[in-house]
Amino acid sequence: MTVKNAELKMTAGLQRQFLRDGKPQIALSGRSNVGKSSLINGLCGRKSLARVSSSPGKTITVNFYEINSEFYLVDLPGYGFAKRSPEEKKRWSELTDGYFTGNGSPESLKAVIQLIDIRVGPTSDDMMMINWLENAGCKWFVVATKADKLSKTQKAEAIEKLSQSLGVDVISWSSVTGEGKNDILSKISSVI
Ligand SMILES: Nc1nc2c(ncn2[C@@H]2O[C@H](COP(=O)(O)OP(=O)(O)OP(=O)(O)O)[C@@H](O)[C@H]2O)c(=O)[nH]1
Ligand SMILES: [Mg+2]
Repeated sequence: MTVKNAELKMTAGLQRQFLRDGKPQIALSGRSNVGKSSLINGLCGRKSLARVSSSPGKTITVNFYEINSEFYLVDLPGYGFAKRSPEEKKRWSELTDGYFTGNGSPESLKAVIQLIDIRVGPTSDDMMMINWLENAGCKWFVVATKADKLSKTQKAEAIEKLSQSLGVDVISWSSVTGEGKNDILSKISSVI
């Protein structure tokens, strides 16, 4: 697949703003700062379609990017951001739960890309998310981000360890070098 066209269609801060127009959706999940927005930019070949920030967890919205007028990449708000107030945490869970379950629960959700920082490995929050996705019967696959931060050997070891511990294939990705882009796009093609 090539991305010819990408457009931010909705920034939803409320459940009723979620797009449910029957087009397939691929959601991106991961802790704050793991690189979800950077992955969207990388896949779309755009520098600042999705807002990238070095200070995590500023905005809590679900962002719908329409790709090739065909499907949506859905940027979910990041979790695991310690400095969040209880109020913000509550908003996070309401929005995220709402995305997965509420409002005519999306039959259109074809898969969740679970992002994990290659240097950090799965955190307890990541494991909670993965268990939740398993139980909900959601298809998911793992993209290990920031692969450019490790040497070739370290990277191979980290990927092996990650895929062993999760029992799934792991695609390594870097928004700096673009490595992994074709693999991720093929994976998306195969599920939508
Ligand atoms: N070196 C390197 N830096 C990356 C990579 N991906 C993201 N970053 C950096 O990590 C920081 C966070 O990236 P974002 O894409 O904003 O992360 P996010 O998951 O969208 O974060 P939230 O929106 O807060 O949930 C930014 O400073 C990015 O430039 C990568 O593959 N390699
Ligand atoms: Mg983001």
